[in-house]
Amino acid sequence: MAKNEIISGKKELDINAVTTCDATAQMLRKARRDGVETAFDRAANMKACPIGKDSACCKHCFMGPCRLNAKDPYSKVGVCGATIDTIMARNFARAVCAGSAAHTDHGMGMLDLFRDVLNGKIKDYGIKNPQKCIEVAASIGIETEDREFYDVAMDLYHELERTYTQVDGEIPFAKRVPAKTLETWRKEGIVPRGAMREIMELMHRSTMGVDQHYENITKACSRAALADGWGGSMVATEISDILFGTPSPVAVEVNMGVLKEDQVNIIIHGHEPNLFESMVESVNEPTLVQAAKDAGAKGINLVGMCCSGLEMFVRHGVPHAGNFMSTEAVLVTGAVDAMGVDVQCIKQGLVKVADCYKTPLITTNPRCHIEGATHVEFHEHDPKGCTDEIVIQAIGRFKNRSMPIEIPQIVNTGVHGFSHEYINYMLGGSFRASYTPLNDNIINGRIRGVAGVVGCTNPRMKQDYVHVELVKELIKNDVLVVQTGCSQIALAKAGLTTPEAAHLAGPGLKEVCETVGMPPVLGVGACVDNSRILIAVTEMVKTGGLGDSIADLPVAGCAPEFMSEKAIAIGQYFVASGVYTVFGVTFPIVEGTKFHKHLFQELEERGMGKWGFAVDPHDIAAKMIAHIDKKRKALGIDKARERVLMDMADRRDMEAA
Ligand code: BF8
Ligand code: SF4
Repeated sequence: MAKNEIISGKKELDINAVTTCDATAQMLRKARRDGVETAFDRAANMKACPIGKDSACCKHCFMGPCRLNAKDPYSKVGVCGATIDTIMARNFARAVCAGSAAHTDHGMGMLDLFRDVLNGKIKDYGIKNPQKCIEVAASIGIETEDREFYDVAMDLYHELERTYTQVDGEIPFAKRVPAKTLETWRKEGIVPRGAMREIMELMHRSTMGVDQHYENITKACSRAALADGWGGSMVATEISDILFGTPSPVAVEVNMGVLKEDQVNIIIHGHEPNLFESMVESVNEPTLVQAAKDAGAKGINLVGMCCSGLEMFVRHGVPHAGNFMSTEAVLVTGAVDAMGVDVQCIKQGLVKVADCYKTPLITTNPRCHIEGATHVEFHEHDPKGCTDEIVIQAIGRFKNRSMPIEIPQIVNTGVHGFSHEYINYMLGGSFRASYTPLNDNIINGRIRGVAGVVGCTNPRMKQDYVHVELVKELIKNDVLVVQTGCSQIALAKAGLTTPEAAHLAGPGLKEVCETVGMPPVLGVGACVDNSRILIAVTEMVKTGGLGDSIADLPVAGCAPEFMSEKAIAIGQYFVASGVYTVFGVTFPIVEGTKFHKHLFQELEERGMGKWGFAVDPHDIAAKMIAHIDKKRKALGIDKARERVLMDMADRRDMEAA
């Protein structure tokens, strides 16, 4: 085995301290025996830079880089005179830009695909959900009655293109925003024009010598982030549903035990569903299935990881091997015959681990080449050219497997795929699909509120621990949890995404879950599908009884183990939309500064949400529940009370009175 340059002379990893995922721990022990290094080892041996951690440094020009003192933040300024607030706000802005760019570029790719499917240039994909196409078009004011499908769909394409290219005005999905929330945005000047404009302008503003007022920078951050949440991410979700189908709940298998020793195992890891959709075709291609059998395999086993996996398991029942901090560990099984990746959250460290186990690591997207990986470019007009090649390479590796295989025998089954449409149907039934039962149960106190628990895993935290402890505490307190991203996989591995997990919930939530037959923890999709949460909270406002804006709702959000700039963009669009959003791990802003006060307090005073920060799961839960209770109190529903339904006799009595 080719060993990578590891561990000698370095701090040894305390495996039990870095993960609660048993499969990952087992693989980290094997990695140690095999002399293989992972991000866990590197994190243990690389202290986070103490100045960068607090965002107290600036390298936006070459008079610097300038370092300020986080312990005494107003004692110094940069060479240009920039204050700590300017420096932190600009750094924050760059993270929002990068995160928003990632989601909006993904969404734009989906929109390009939609256009080329419609105009016939791409023939390997089709429109799986034309009904949703009509509904999305109608939701933004496109005429749909008595028109040809193609005409409506093309109008939708052109309208949604404005999400990116529009230079003035409001992005199309601003039409979906609750009226009072939109009014706040207009008053604050934060309605996004177009994503390209907002991201470009924010890059400009945050360069040396431009925007040097943290409040003004924050406004531009909100516009760029909202162009992600209500723009790029929402386009990605809606168009993916139109092209590939809207998810509905399905039982899926999660964890490394989904790998099969006697099959050709292929993992797809990344974010864009088009690659994975084509993989599903390739692994079912009779000639390739036969080739796998000729190589001695019982079949081809396609498995997802990270957000790609989340897009796919609810649409095709494809099993899922794990979240972000398990992507190197899964290769250590020796059972992965190929790993295909596209964009985002692909650690460069995968190259060496894959090399150690002779697993082909195949990059497929022109945006993401990795030195040492094989690049097989994916083209939407010939998707199988790429995905068939991944299968062929995997079969080749299977045939020549030369090292022992160890697959952790752990499989968890969960129910996932709670799209906004399905939540509507599930609660209201097919004849009266609506959010009224959810709102009623919040008003009567059976459900205390709703929490979004989302985001990454991060080797600076014990993997999955904060996600799981936090969610357990929330549901025990009757808070319904909705989830996206790697967090959802943490909870699936902990067994909380099953209807049976209702017994862990408080009495009110338990009763609702048992009546409806739903888990207390609802997986709604990948990170771009946080837009489904925006739609869900919008429906809660529009259904009535819980205030006039998203900021009035008894809801809160959290990314307790975040690591990505994308999470910062998501956090900012939730905050700007009106949601109290708590982050864990670390927060790149010095406490006690004006910028900190602005994000953690003043935005709420202006009718938006606000940021929060805590590391311990119980502290996070306490903050979120306190916020939910504060909103309940403001709505006058702080005392749990049954909603009394009036019958006809009551009405007559009232009218007579
Ligand atoms: O978009 S939760 S580690 S995989 S950034 Fe990445 Fe974080 Fe996972 Fe998906 Ni989201
Ligand atoms: Fe230093 Fe100002 Fe240049 Fe930043 S922009 S590196 S604070 S001189």
